[in-house]
Amino acid sequence: MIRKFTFGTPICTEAFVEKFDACDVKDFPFEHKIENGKFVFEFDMTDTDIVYGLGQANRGINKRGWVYESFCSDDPFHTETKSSLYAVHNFLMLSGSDTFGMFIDFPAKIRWDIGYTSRNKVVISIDGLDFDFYYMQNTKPIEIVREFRKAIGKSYIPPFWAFGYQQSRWSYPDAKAVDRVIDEYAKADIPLDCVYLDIDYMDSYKDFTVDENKFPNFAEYVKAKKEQGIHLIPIIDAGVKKQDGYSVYEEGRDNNYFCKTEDGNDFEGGVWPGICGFPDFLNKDVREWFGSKYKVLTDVGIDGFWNDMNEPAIFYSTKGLEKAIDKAASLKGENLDLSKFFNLKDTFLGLSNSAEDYSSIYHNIDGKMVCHDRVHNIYGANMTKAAGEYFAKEFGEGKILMFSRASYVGAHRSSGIWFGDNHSWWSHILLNLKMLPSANMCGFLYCGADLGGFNENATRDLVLRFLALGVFTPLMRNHSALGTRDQECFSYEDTADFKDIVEVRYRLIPYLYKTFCKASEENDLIFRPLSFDYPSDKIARECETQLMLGDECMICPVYEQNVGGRYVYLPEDMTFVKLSGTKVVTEKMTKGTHYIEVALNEVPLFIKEGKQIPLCKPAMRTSLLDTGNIEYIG
Ligand code: MIG
Repeated sequence: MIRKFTFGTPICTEAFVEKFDACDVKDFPFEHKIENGKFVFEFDMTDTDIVYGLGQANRGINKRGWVYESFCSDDPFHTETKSSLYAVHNFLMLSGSDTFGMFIDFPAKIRWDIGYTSRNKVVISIDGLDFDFYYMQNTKPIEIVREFRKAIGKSYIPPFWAFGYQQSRWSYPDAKAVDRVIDEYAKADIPLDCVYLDIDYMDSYKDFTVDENKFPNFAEYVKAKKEQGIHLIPIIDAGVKKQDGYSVYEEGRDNNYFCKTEDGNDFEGGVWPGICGFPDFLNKDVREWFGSKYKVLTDVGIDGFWNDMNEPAIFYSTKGLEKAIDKAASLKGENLDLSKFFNLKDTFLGLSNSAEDYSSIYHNIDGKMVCHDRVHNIYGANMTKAAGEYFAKEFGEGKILMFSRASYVGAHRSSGIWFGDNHSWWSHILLNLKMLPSANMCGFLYCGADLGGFNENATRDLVLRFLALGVFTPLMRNHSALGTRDQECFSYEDTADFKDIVEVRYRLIPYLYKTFCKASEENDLIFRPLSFDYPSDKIARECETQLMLGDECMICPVYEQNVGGRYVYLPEDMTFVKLSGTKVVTEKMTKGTHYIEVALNEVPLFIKEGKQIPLCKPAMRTSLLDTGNIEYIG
């Protein structure tokens, strides 16, 4: 049962679709106090309790032993000691001595101290007094998840082709570069369904424009690619370039559709195109307006998008930059001592995503001026809802691929997410794995990380191992940052190994798609921690390197360099399956720990006793898959 408690006058986030009558706050289930305008509550854990949740967040599946902060952040360094990433998913669940879940519907900061200050204590501090609190009690974590997911509404299902392999990079700047990617994949005989257009396809980084010099006759080009079975997926950024004559900017300015400062002027911040207006996605007229702008691109045949920079990321504000430049000018010619120099340096380093700038932004919510600080965590989610809702209305559900960088619960009904700017680090294979069940708990089923890693240079073996996990993630996209080593499958020697991995994905698509749709229909998880299925198995309860997939499988990627395999724990007898291209090798294994050998061109998988999964023949495109021609393995 879900019990709702309402404190103060919460801002409506639209996280829930089911309505609940509020209970008496006197029955709030936790010890709590109000301290400096914050609502603080706590509960105890025993040594063996597990804490799940927080969706797309740092660290383990078990969130214990760290402090997290709900604050959508554009931070490309996902190191262990970070507390915030791009998304905010305020769902938490305790399992063990007691089993309960909670969702805090509050779009400003929340601090989650989960055994950080005191080993066996959870202290949650909400940065305000207006919020809805949902409390869910059940004996099993999976039942809590299902109840929560039912209440927040059905998860987005993308088009079938979005389960194909996707290639991205910042950027393929023009048609020639895109064609080369498609040709090279064809030459290497590796399947491919999508190629991404990062910011350089636009005219001067202006949303909903295409640079004619780089993509002459864009409509024809999109059509020609479609005929080759390739979908082009352009990026859309939150900031709209300030430029007279640019219609999107002028419409936004003239209709007061941009975020304001306290004095009623448009807030101005710099991003890729220079100074931008930031659409006020908290306002429903603005959402409708911005959503309908995607039409410029759907009209020419585009059927997929990724929304970026919507935390929102702001390199600098006009005001902040002015102040910094004045400061630098005032110091000109001075002999700077240490503190003056570092102060100057910090002034410039602190320009991006500054707390001061965020505090100076105002939204118009139903005619009321609301400071950005109070709604920061739903800005990006509302940008994506603007698009998703337009697509659903215009084309019907599931016709357009849409995923976002920033998100909040509720956006899962109209889009997926990707996990942002990870690194080409071995540790990020596991970070990717650990986020999957947590994101699923919060409704985000269509998700995945930048395979091969976004920042820095990737080695061949890293990309192969990353892809071997990506074979199972609904979004299977290889993406890499500007200035990094080429990371496409054809960029490394012996492309046959890459072909073997990507083909396995295509063979599994009928199974993965069915598992995905079922999870959406039944409010279920695609990926579960082993502890959900084997709650009294001590080893399974602590496992953070393997996941259950659907009702049939367990996955266990290799995540270290220079190893020919890994140890894997089987909580029951299973069949070990090695997939590579069209090759399938199976071996029965008994409950317990085993060392499995896995070559770079192999995808390891375990199938539970008595279960089978379907495999089709590989194909170069999802549209060419013969899903009627199936063999079963297990
Ligand atoms: O500040 O558009 O996460 O995927 O390639 C970088 C350029 C802006 C961040 C996205 C990344 C994308 C990049 N963007």
